[in-house]
Amino acid sequence: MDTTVFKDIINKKTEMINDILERFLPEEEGYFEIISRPVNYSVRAGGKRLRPLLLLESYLLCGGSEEKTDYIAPFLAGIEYIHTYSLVHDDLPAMDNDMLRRGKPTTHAKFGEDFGILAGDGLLNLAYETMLDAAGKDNTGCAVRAAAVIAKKAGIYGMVGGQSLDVHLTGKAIQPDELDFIFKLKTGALIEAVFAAGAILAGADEETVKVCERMGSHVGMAFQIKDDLLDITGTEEEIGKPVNSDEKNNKTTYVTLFGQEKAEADVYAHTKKALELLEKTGDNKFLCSLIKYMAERKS
Ligand code: GRG
Repeated sequence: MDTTVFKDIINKKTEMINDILERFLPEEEGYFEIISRPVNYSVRAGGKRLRPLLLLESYLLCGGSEEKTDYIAPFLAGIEYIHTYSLVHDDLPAMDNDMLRRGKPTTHAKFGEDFGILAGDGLLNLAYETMLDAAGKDNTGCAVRAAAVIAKKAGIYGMVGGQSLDVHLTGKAIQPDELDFIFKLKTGALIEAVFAAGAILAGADEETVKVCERMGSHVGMAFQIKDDLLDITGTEEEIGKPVNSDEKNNKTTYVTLFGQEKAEADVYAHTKKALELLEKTGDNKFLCSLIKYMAERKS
């Protein structure tokens, strides 16, 4: 797909997702304002909105209707709320103690550690309130299944499990199999979830759901390896946070374990595998360009 056309489409889709995110955010009214402000700040701080974009495109790839965006809107919002909560908690003093994200003060830097914790808790619950409300209105069973997949991949057997090993090994040398576990779960699980959930919501058969999940797994690996590369090749302006933070924090990364050359080659290899699976599943030229863009991104 031509770069100008791609940029135009991604901007429009991101704008649509930002509108959807607003739809389910809490009102800043009365005493609720105390929690709604840090919650809304965290979501409105920006971000690429990749997970809702990927969920939407997986849904369209598997035959979901472009007209039924209202049907998947609660899932597009839910997945971004979960992602946002994970970043807010990851930035806390007890974890990475980061003061800057997306070029702005992190939630705890602006509202205090207590409200960093509470905003994350609020966002995680808001995600399930939003998705389960939609599931209650859907009699196909697809929405409940999609929410269940997201719940599992965001939890102990997914993102939380990966983050736990990462935290446990902080300051220690990490072995390749441990790094693989961390990547697959901390970053990969949520991306697998969006590919699988998109397919489920489109009513795809079991085999297609599995292929989409595998596609997500390759996209997730490429994405995380690229994230490690950006920490050494990007600028603070581009990535919206300090560079070389992994080295400063003595963190083992894909680059420190395997070198820059292999890291770059593996981003390419995982992206290629994802694109092969995409081609087998159906026709979605925008998703194809989005996966390539994620591998070549500068932020
Ligand atoms: C606290 C349970 C818990 C989990 C935290 C996601 C995560 C797990 C930690 C964030 C740290 C990190 C570098 C994770 C790798 C995944 C990643 C690159 C996240 C950033 O995602 P982007 O680039 O962020 O999509 P934006 O800002 O664009 O939304």
